[in-house]
Amino acid sequence: MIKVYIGLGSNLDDPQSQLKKAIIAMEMVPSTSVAKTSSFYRSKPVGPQDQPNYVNAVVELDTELSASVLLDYLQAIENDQGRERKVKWGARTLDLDILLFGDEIINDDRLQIPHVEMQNRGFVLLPLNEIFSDCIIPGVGSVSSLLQQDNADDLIKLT
Ligand code: A4P
Ligand code: MG
Repeated sequence: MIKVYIGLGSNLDDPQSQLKKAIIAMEMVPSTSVAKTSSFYRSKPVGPQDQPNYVNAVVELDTELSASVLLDYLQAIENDQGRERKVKWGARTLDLDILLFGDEIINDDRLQIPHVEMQNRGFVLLPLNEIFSDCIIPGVGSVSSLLQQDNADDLIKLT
């Protein structure tokens, strides 16, 4: 069993419902269970500003799948929930990013783990710190120290 952390984000079509639906869908992934779910947080968009605010959260999964097979399932969930890929960092019904896959470092054509932007994003660090306060990002540092440097002030806790 490997512990995996997934970042969830949505800013279209009732974002809170999109996240709840995605968590239920992740519970249905074979050889995988949802161990922890953070609170949901409202956040201002990073990237293009002409898009709605996001709702973000992080979940902890236990899985026996490989990172690549897990990504296939996560992308199928994104597609089921009407994800369209148009603008980089643009509005989306659902984004599921693999933040951490155990303590593995993966750099191939399809996957970069740890997620390359996670240490720069309060909307990832704050919910991750909530469910995994001792988290060390391999090759980067501790989430709690990154969070102190990071401005997560504009995040509003929803649940
Ligand atoms: N990929 C590589 N590494 C990973 C990984 N660790 N997890 C590849 C998941 N996928 C990974 O992703 C493009 C490709 O990245 C995938 O096919 C996979 O092989 P995508 O989701 O189709 O495209 P994207 O939206 O251009 O990129 P990405 O990385 O999802 O965007 P980001 O960086 O997540 O940014 N502001 C707020 N407040 N909250 C947000 O959640 N999200 C974004 C999206 C921008 N601004 C935001 C938020
Ligand atoms: Mg993504």
